[in-house]
Amino acid sequence: MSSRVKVVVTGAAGQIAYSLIPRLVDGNTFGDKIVDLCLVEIPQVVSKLEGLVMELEDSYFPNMGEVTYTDNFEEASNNADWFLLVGSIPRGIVYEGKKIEERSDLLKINGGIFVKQGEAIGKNGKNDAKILVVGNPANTNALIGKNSAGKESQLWMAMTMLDSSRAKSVISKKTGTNIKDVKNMIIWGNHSPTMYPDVENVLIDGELGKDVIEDMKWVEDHFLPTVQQRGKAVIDSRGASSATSAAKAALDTIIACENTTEEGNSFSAAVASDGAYGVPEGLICGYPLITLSDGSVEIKRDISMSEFAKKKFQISIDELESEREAVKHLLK
Ligand code: NAX
Repeated sequence: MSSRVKVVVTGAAGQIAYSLIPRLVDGNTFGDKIVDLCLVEIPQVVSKLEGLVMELEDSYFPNMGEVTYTDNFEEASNNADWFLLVGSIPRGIVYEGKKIEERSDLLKINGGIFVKQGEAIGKNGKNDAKILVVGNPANTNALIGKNSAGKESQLWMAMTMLDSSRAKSVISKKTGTNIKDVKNMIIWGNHSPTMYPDVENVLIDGELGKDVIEDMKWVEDHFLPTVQQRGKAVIDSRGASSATSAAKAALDTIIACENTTEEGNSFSAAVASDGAYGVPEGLICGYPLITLSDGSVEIKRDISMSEFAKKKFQISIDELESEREAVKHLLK
């Protein structure tokens, strides 16, 4: 295995990136590997990255390799191992004279960005590159990017780890279990309020959630809405979207991919469906994943779902299908 890793981060001047980037080179995420960073921003703000690079240089990170920044994604993508696609146009901003409120508008604007980035990754990224899309709408951005890249050996993921961590936290509080003993927290479907956090298959101190949590009223009235609406609750309070927790979730996704998954556990991310669990092929859907000892990442296929779970999951699959329909002109 290479002792160096090249990581490209888009949206590098944004709030998630400010929390994320230093932790890529602190020795915890990639272990002993030397991490070369290539930071990407849009032309209007790319000069701000000079200050971030100064801070990184001033922070004494023994594992930090070469750090560069650019507004040219194509150039940045050359020979990269990891792509953290954080940059996207957020909801609420005025873009070309129009306030972007609707998910459909977001899909259109960001879709175009992900066509270009996908093409560059397919052409220039390593054959076994891993791509984590954080920028929303993450699943459909990843669908567009993967489709444009056209390289099956590269692994495209959309981030649902934050949803999984949020769900673990709620369960840990409800059951009085240390959060490290809450495992196998699966997020099925879309990274959106339709996601289904699987309360039945989660392991709580080694026991299945369905055997520990019998109060389905609590699940319906508290657990699901709390997890599904957590992003909004953070925005309402902070006046800004989740940043430090989103950064931690991105790091946790990398760590989960770089290390073999322990028996019985899984981690959450959305990947392309091959028909697993009845999801239409190609949709980028939240699944339980495992990393094998050879470094490959696979969908865990032995999870049983109740009728209740299947019904909830279907709502999210339907949403993913309608998003795919909305961007079909961007798909080859
Ligand atoms: P910020 O607005 O602070 O930063 C985004 C940055 O991306 C900006 O600096 C912008 O200039 C840059 N950017 C836009 N288009 C770009 C492009 N084509 N190439 C490179 N850079 C580009 O947002 P932040 O709070 O950092 O959030 C980033 C994204 O993460 C948003 O789309 C947000 O919705 C999404 N989130 C996703 C989460 C998930 O779990 N998947 C959770 C957190 C967050 O809400």
